[in-house]
Amino acid sequence: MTRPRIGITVDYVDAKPHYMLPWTYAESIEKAGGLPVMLPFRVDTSLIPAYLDELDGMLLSGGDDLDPALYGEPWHPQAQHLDPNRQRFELALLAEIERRDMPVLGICLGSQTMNVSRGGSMIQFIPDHLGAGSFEHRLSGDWLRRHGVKLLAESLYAQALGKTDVQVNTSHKQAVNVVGRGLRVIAVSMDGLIEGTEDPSRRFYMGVQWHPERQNDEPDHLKLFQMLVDHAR
Ligand SMILES: [Mn+2]
Repeated sequence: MTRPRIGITVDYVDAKPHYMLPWTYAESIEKAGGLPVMLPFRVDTSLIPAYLDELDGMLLSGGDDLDPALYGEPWHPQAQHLDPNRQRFELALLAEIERRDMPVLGICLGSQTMNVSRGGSMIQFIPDHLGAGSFEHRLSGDWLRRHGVKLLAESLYAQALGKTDVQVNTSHKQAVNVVGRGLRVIAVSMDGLIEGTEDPSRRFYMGVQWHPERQNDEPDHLKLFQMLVDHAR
């Protein structure tokens, strides 16, 4: 069977002129039956339609923090500023994905870009929001740190899994604050943070705040990539 071609946005190495991508993103797409293809972002945005002509779906990977000027706030002191080149490319890419109604899965930064591009905003620093003694959602060298999320029963993900409880890893300091236009919340952490959204009016437009690519040996997490690949088919 032909493998749907799934583009993957890439990250960069700080202070070096290098692209970077943890290989688990491409591995997850391959395991799910797709053909992973990495996309450079330091190209003119006029090339985006030509790239998407060659692809059937998109995976927006993780990275640093969006410029909060996009939703009218100053930078939080703990922010890691996203390379403006990557931000510019991915916002233009997402606009063209939306124009084509191409299936898209956003992970971490990817899910945040989807929310902010729809006029939503972010909690910039979760520890400030939840307060002292709260659960730590940031990665601290332990990829096995997990917490429960409750899924919306009507969501594509819950329907595909046949259940509404999933254990997810957690490696983020931001979470959705104001939900973007047309999106609905599909996953909420046990301490009340929004951990996933989707646009039910689209073929497949879903973002998650955790990192399923790091747990792609588990059916619950590989399922997200299988859903992307199946919708791209
Ligand atoms: Mn979390």
